[in-house]
Amino acid sequence: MTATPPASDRLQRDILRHLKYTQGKDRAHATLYDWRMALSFALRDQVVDPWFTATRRTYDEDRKRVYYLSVEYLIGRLIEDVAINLGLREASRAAIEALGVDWEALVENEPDAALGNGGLGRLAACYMESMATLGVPAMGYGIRYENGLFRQIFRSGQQVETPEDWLQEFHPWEFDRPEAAYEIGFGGNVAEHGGRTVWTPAESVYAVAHDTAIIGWQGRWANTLRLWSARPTTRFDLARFNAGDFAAAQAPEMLARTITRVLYPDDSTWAGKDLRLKQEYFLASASIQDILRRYLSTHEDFRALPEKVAVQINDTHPALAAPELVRLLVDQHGLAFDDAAEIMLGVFGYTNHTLMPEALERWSTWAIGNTLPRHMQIIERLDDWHARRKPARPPSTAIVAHDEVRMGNLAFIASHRVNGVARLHTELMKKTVFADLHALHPERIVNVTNGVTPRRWIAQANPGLAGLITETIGEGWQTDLERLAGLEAHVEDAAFRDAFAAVKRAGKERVAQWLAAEHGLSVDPAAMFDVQVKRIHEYKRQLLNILATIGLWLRMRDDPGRDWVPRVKIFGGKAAPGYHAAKEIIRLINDAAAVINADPATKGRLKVVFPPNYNVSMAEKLMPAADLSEQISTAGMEASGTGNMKLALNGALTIGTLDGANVEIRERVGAENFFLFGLTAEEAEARRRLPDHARLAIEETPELQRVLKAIGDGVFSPGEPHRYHGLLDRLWNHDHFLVASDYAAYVAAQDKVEEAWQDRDRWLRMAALNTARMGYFSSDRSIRDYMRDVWAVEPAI
Ligand code: B1H
Repeated sequence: MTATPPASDRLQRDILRHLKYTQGKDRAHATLYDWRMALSFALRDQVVDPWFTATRRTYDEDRKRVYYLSVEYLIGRLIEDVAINLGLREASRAAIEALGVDWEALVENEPDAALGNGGLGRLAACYMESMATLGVPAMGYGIRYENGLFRQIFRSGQQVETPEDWLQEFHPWEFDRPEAAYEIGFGGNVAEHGGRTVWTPAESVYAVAHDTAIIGWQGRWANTLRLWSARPTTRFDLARFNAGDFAAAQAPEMLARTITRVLYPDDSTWAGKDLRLKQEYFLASASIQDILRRYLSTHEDFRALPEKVAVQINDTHPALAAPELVRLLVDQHGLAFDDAAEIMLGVFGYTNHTLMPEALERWSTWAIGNTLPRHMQIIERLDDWHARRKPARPPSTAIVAHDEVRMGNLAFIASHRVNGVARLHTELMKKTVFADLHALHPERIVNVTNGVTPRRWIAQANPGLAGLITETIGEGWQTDLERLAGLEAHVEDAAFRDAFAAVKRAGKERVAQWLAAEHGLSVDPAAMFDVQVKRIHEYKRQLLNILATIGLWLRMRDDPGRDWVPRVKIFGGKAAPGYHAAKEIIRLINDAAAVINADPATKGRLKVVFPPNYNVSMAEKLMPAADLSEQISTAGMEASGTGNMKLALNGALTIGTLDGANVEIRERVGAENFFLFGLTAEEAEARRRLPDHARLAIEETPELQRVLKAIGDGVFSPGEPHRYHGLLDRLWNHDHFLVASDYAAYVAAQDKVEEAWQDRDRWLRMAALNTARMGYFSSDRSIRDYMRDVWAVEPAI
C-alpha cells in the first residue's frame, strides 16, 4: 500500500470540516451535493491566499490592470479546473475516494456555469485563465445571469428549450460583495444646471458584485471575475401596496429581477431588444464606475488613466462603456469633453468577432434616446469629435446615421486598437465592414488570432494525452505550448504512435460508455468518430454534413459488399430559439439518424448520434474522442473558430474550408495533414453572384440529387413527407451558404479521409503531427499578443 500524500490528508481534513461546519452534515447523511460543496470550499480556501497576494502586489506596485468586459463567460465546471491549477487534482481524487465517495460522480454533479452562447463566451473564459497563468493583473466583468443558456432537449427530434438553473443549487465558488454596489439609471431627462449637464434617470437599480477568483497554473497568480447582479433600489412601494395596488408595489423589484434574469440565447444574430440594451448598459456602467472608484483610491489625475487602465470590450455588446466613461469624466468629474474623449481612446480596445451584417448591433436613436438620453448626446458629440479630427471622413464612418447608432463604428472610434480574431478575419475586416475607418486609421486594426487554454483543453479534458506528452517531452508544455513541437521527433517511433493511439482509443471508449449510459446509444469505439460540435447555424453548414452523410448511406446501400470505413457521425449544438432554419437542420439530423441507425443494411458501418445539450462539459468529453474535426463553414463567414483548435490539439484531423483560423491551423500542421476542400472566400463571393448557382451545382451532382429526392420523398419523415419542402426550396433557390456548390468537393475530401484512415499508421502520424504542431494556438500566446499590441501591460510575475 502506498502512503496517502500529505496534500490529500490536509484536503480530507478540510473537506470534513466544511461538511460539518459549512454544510451542517455528518458523514452518514451527506449527499453527493454535500460532498461537492465540501470539496469546493476546501479548494476555494486554498485559492484565497494567492488571490490576496496578487491583489496586494497589483496595488503596491501600482500596476496597470486589464479590464475585460464581456456579456458572456462560458466557464463550465470549476472543481477540476481549480484542482489542476493548484496541483491538487490527484490529491482531491484520493481524498474524496478515501472518504468513500465516487470521484467521477462528484465531478459530474457540478452544473456547468453556462453564462454564454458559444465561442465568444468560451474565449472569454480561456482568456481569464491565461491572464491568471501569465500573471497579468486583470479583472473580468460580466453579468451574473440567473438563468444561463437554455438546456436543450429533443422532442420528436425537435429542439425544445428548457430553463437552465445553475443557481438553483448554491454556487460555492463566488464571494458576494454587497458593499460593492453601484446605482445604474435608465430613462428620465437631461437638463443644464449652472453649466453642468445633469441626467435625472426615471428609474434605477443597483448592480451588486459577486467575485470568483480565477487561479492560474500552479497557483502563482489569481485574478477576479466580477459578475454583476441587479438589486432593486427601493425594495417595495409600501404606499402603493397599502393602497391595494399589489402588482405596482412590486415594480421596482421587477425591473431588477428582469435585468440579470437571463442570457440572450442568440449567437451571431442581433435581436435589438430593449431589455438587452439595458443589460448592456448595466454591465458597462457598473464596470466603469468600479474601475474609476478603484483608480481614484490611489490616483488623482485622470489624464494618467490610460497608463493604469486598459479596457477590452469583447465585441460591441459592452461598447456603451466608452460613452459611460466620457459621461462620468465630464458630468461628474468636470473634465472638458475633448480631454475625456482622448482618455477614452487611450483606454479602450475593441475585439470584433463577426463580419456578418445580421450580427452587427445597431440601436435606434429612439431606443437609446429613451433609455439613455445623456448617452445619446455623448454619442453624437463623439461622432462630432471624430469628424473634427477627420474632416474628410466619408458618411459610412459615422456612428449615427439613418436614425441608428452603429455600435461597430462607436467601438472602433472609441478604441486605440481594434482587432480581429484570426488573420483572414482581420484582413476581411479591413476590406469590408471597417474599410473606410481603416483608411482613416491605418494603424488601428491589428490581428490577434484566438487561442485556447491547454490547462483545460489538454490537462483537464484529456489526462491520458497530458500524461503521454509529459512522459515524452517532460513538464513545461502546460505553460509553453510550443514545446509540443518536441513530440515531432517521436512520431516516427512506433511505440509512441501506439501510445498515442491508445490514448485516443481510451477517449473514444469513454464517450461510447457515456453515450450508452446517458443516451442509450451504442457506438463502436473502433469506428471513425467524425465530430461536428458548435452552435447550429446555416453558415456553419451542419446541413452540408448531414446531406453528405445521407449520400454516404445511399452509397453504402448500393454497394454492401465494399469494405466501407465504419463511421460514427457525432453532432452537438444548440440553435437560437427563434432561428427556424437552424432548428429545421436539427430536426433533419435527428430524423436521418433514426432511419439510418435502424437500417440493418448499414448496421455497424454508419451511425449518426446527436446527444442533446452540448455544453462545455460535453466538449471536454468529445474533444479527446474525435478522429475527424468538421470545420466546414462557408469561407469568409467563421471569424475564427476555437473548437477547431481544441480538436486538432487533441489529435483530430480537420476536414475544412479556408475559413477563420482553419487557414492558420493548416499552415502550422501542414497541408498534407489537413483535408482541405471548397470555395475560397473570394470564390464564394463570386459564386453567389452567379444566378442559379445552387441549381447548376445540383444538376452537376447526381448524388446530391438523390439525397434531396430522398428527403423530398419523405424517406426520413415517413409520416409527413412534406416536412422538409421548405428546407429543400431554400436550398434550391436561396442557397446563400453555398451548400450545393461545395457538396461535390466535400464528398471528394471525405474520400481522401477514408483513404488516409485505411492506412492506420499514416493516420496516426498525421494525428500526432497535428498535436505536435498546434502549440501556437494556446490562449497564452493570444494574451501575450494583446499585452504587446493592444494593452501595453507587463506581467507581474
Ligand atoms: C462569435 C458572436 C456573437 N462571433 C452575437 N460573434 C451574439 C454575436 O448575443 N449575441 O448577439 C453572441 C455572439 N460569436 C464567435 O466568436 C465567432 O463566430 C467564432 O468564429 C469565434 O471563434 C468566436 C470567438 O472569437
